[in-house]
Amino acid sequence: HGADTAEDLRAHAATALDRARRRTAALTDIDDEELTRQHSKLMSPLVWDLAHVGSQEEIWLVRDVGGREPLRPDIDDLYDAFQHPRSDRPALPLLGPDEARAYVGQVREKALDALDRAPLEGGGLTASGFAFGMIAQHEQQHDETMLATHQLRRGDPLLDAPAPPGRRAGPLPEEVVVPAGPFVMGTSVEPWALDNERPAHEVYVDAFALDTVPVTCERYAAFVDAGGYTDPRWWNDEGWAYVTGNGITAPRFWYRDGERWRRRRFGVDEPVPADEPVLHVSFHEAAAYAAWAGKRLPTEAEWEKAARYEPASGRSLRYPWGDDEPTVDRANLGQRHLRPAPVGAYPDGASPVGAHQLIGDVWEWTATDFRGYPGFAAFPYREYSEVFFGSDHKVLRGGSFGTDPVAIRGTFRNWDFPIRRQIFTGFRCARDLSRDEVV
Ligand code: AVJ
Ligand code: FE
Repeated sequence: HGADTAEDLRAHAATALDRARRRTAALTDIDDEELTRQHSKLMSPLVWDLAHVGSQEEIWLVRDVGGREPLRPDIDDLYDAFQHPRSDRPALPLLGPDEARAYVGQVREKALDALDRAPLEGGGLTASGFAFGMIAQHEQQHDETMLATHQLRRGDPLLDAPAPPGRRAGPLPEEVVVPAGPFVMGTSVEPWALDNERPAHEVYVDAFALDTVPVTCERYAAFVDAGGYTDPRWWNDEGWAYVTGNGITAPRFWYRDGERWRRRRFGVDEPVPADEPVLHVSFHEAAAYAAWAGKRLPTEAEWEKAARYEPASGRSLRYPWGDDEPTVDRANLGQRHLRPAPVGAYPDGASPVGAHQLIGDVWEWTATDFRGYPGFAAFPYREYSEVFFGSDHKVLRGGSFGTDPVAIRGTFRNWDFPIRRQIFTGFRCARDLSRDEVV
């Protein structure tokens, strides 16, 4: 963005906002009953997400950046995620579907007017249109959350999309080796990077091996079928209490059909696909599989080094494939497909050390607690990420098929509780190198 004019930045922000709104419209173009019902205690009614997206846009773009009069100050509290847990939201006096659609439309008109007049220079919220990028990312994050709500919903399919590409890579090694040494983690220059991705800082990482691709359903099923969920050796105390206490015996949405596994995916029942990354597993399940496989989960720094570090230049790239934006040949993103692609489907997206599908397909659990980087400064508000720092949340990396390109990059950090699995999560394993393997 360094050489971009204010007009380029404006067009870029307007395009990102528009793409988010089309996605939101597609996810909410359903019956009023489906929109207002709570499909799972874990999720808001979709109509809450819809108006919440508008409410945040009103607060940051219309009032803060735009300096305009509030449209609906009376509903700030209803759509403040910190005031009402998801399970309580259906009981609130929410805007109805038509009111919510009208509201987000009115907010968008004023936000675009604010964008037309924004200087897009100087510091703070107007630099590079950061506030506009933040709000486009926010809407896309809720679009992924709404997609997870669709996945939890019972009944006939409402969404449809073409199948992802098949395998395009030749035979791949089981693991890639990442050499020991420092690399630059995080960013101080990515214009729309959120506060928790900042600042760039050097981290020393020991040599390690990382799975070339995410763990597949076939491999995961071997762990399940080997009695992995009934053997306490593979679980830590918290994970063991979680699976035994909740009767968890397989990934969410899987069920047994005789000798085979099937799954429910956006209202379709289908055989579990052998060569797709496993989806809908918690951190505890990922960690247990890794222990069973004689491996471990990567740390967040290991994941980012495998994704961004270019040994030839010593530089950290924006994405595994380089500094250019994602394309359909590089990553499965943006809800173009409603499932992960098989492993080996994106050779053009491989990182310099040779790891595939780090961006897109499935979010990947890391072993690391969500905390601020050295020099972290909350921006623009503590509730965006700082209030979640600590040992309650694990970091997830890489984005899923449900994540829009604007809301993912090599530095992007997601987080969730280690028990969560309604999100589009998988994982890959890492391991320390033995003495004779160290490079
Ligand atoms: C970054 C996905 C954990 O959904 O809680 C949405 C994003 N923050 N609204 C979440 C977010 C405020 C956040 N995650
Ligand atoms: Fe939100």
